[in-house]
Amino acid sequence: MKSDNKPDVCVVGLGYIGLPTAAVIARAGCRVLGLDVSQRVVDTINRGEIHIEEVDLDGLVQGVVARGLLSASTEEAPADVFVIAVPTPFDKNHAPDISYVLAAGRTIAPVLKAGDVVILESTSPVGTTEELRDMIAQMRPDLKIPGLTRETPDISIAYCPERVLPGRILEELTNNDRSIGGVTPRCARKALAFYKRFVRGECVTTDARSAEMTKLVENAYRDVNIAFANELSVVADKMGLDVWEVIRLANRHPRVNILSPGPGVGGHCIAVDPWFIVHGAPEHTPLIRTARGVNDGKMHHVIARAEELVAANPAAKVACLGLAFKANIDDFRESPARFVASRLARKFGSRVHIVEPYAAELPIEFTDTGAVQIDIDDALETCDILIVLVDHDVFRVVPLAERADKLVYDTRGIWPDQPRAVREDAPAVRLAG
Ligand code: SAJ
Repeated sequence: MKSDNKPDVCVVGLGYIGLPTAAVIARAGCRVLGLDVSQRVVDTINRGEIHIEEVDLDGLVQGVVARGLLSASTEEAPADVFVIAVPTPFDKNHAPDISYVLAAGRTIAPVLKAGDVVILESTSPVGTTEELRDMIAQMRPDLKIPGLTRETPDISIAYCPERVLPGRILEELTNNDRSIGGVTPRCARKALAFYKRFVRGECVTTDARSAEMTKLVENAYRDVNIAFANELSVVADKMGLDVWEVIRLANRHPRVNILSPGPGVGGHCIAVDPWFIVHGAPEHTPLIRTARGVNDGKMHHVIARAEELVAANPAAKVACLGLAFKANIDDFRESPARFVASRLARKFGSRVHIVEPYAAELPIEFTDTGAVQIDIDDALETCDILIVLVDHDVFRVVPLAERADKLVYDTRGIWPDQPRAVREDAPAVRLAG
């Protein structure tokens, strides 16, 4: 540690979580080395630029790189605190893949020294932090490892999940409460001291396994609740009811807070993490598994309804509004909107137009479909059918006068005043003429 008592930090993985985390730690005055396997990412950051979109991140990274507090490299180096923020995807059977976490552990193990703190932030199945610990123990028999020695351990290992919302990452990184789970209580205390340097929210210590489960539970909770809203959307339509009106009224009850239906659940967290719980206890997770099925099923329901609508109006030009996985961000990973739009593009070719203000160009799967990208003004002028897939503000503010004569399938409920809205469960509507 340097004389100013601020630890040198190494953040492994400079993605949506790693880069903002590295920048916020650097802003707190620590010298941060960001490690990434991509030379392109490393070069971008070392120029003071960023490779992802996130509110205010560009200015922050530019500032901390210019002040010499943040630099990036593909080569590991000694540090006092190591923060691992790499992806934990699942395989085709929904089994969690922690190989990137273990690879990160293998990378840093050779440079660990007595006094270091290793923190895993990646969403991980219960037991991963201990697996990481065991791997480090194997690679570094010279170090006394927490939980495996009766003496004072040389290093500390903890799990501290991120819980930031894309689009509000910098604010939430600083202000959200954090659960900090140590492999031992001493590890938790050491990790806590580190987070206190840049987190204003409350930091609560626990054991590593509880902290791992807490992260999974948070996202499964949201998935189950979105599934409830999505199921209601189909049921309400079957009964000839406006689901948005029903939810608005129900939410006036002081203990009811129903979430919003949509075209399914996207992103890399909520649609993934519940499977880590299911995989850990397959016999005991019918609710969580069913919620996943309901949310995925909603996307297929939307595809079927949209295809029916477009097929029933062969002369109509169609605009799909939005590709992002949620409102006002440029993240298209695991996006139901993108999936729905690309299915329509493949089926109906040049009749389909895509409006996505957050995309410079259409994703690869639209190549050769004939579908083209247009802006919202063109869509309102030239398209007859509007399929709302994302609730971007730029769509929400379109006044009724500009869309009153359109046939609208609004999967996000952004235009409650729309006179010719397609119902989820009604037969396909045909445009007049
Ligand atoms: N969605 C709905 N209806 C809703 C809310 C969301 O259909 O009422 C959809 C969104 O459109 C999107 C998906 O769900 O497709 C997920 O969006 P989100 O805003 O719920 O969550 P994420 O994936 O952006 O971030 C979540 C957050 N977790 C929780 O709110 C419990 C965030 O705090 C986590 O840090 C993040 O996952 C993560 O990294 O795990």
